[in-house]
Amino acid sequence: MTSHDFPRFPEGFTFGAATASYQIEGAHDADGRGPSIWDTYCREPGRVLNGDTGDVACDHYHRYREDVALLADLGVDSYRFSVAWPRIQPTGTGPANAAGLDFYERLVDELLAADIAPAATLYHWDLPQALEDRGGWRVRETAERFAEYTALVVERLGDRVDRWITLNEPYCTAFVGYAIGRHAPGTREGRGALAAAHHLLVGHGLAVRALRAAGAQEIGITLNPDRLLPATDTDADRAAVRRAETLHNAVWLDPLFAGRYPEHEAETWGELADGSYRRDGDLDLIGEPLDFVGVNYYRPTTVADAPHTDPDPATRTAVDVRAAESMRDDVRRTTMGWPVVPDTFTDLLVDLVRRYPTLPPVIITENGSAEADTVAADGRVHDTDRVAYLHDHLTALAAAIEAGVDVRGYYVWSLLDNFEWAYGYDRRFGIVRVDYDTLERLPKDSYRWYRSMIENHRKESHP
Ligand code: IFM
Repeated sequence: MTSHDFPRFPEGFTFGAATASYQIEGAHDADGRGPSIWDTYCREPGRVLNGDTGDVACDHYHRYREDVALLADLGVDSYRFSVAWPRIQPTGTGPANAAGLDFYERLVDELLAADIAPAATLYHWDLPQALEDRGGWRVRETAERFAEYTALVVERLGDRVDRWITLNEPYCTAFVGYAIGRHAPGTREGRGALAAAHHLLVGHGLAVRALRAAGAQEIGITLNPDRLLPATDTDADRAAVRRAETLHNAVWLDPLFAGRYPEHEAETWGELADGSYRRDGDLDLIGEPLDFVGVNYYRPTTVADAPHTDPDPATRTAVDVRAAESMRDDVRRTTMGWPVVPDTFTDLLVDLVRRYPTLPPVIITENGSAEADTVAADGRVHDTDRVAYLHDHLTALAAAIEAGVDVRGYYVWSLLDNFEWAYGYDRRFGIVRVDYDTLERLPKDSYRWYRSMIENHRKESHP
């Protein structure tokens, strides 16, 4: 691939790389950090592939300087990381644990010294276990605690962090965590999942208010909207797509950007959608104006109707819509089994703006691929499939911008190979390889490709 193949982006476009606390930090009991739901989940037999845990991960907690040096060499404008709530409040309530905040302050200062803008996510799935023990996201109290935690973080870092993301992919927290049970806390309860979805949005709204009150500049939420395609052109499959649309997309996008609860929720959830967890005024809270919406995009989902296999209506829908997914078999897949169809990235973004005309500017907060990387005889990782994936998705993103979508930035997922949740260390998303025995970092060909892309963008913006 030559520099002529690099897609073009508008002047001022931000390039970055992303990670998340539990996936890279390790140091699970250092400096007063309390246990999170992922520490608990990883210790339950059979939950995570190979019994992997985040205890050590990439040991970023101790090696953050080396990782910031990699970011500096990569030439990114910004780095997206997440703050681990249990480092700040080991039991999810009460005063801040100063040592936890100190770590993020060291990281932020290191980034600023390298001229890299920090972008902080406040919740990337590591809920303090003590809060889960009191009901987790099923209860409203967790949303209130989240706002208090947010205030503690912004009070310490607000003078140096401009970009704030309240939640990462609340779909995964609510439905993968509480309905499908493949993420912590690993339960299968439809009603609990719906209450969790609502309380996550309430927590988001309260956190936005806390951030604004502290003078934060740029505030957003990261969603993982799905591009959903019917397996066949039958009424049954189109209805399945509608249910999946509600589950994956409308449950978040409608209250955030259209001032309403999802239109088709009764069709999707039946008697579960009774809204008993909603209060007057919640839509105003959830709809607090945002400066951007973060979009994580990896692959489209093909949906087919499937018989409801779970007799319990409380778990049925979220589980069965998932079961109804049938993957396309005419395209390459990554090691996650995810189909690679880059033009669906363009379609998703164009469609989002069409459906939600008041959508704020978009920032792509994650995109990348897990591949079967190996270290070659020359000591390098020639991850050509990942390079092609990034090239093709960035090209699709440039096409969306060309079509009028206001996209301001792109963060590759991920800077480092890391703990891929239920898949443990088996799936590698990094543009830098991590040797989990020695913790050595080795930039892959995709790292060099991304660096050249950024360099080329700068040259073209400032010839
Ligand atoms: O690793 C995850 C990340 O934590 C959230 N978005 C999807 C990534 C790949 O599965």
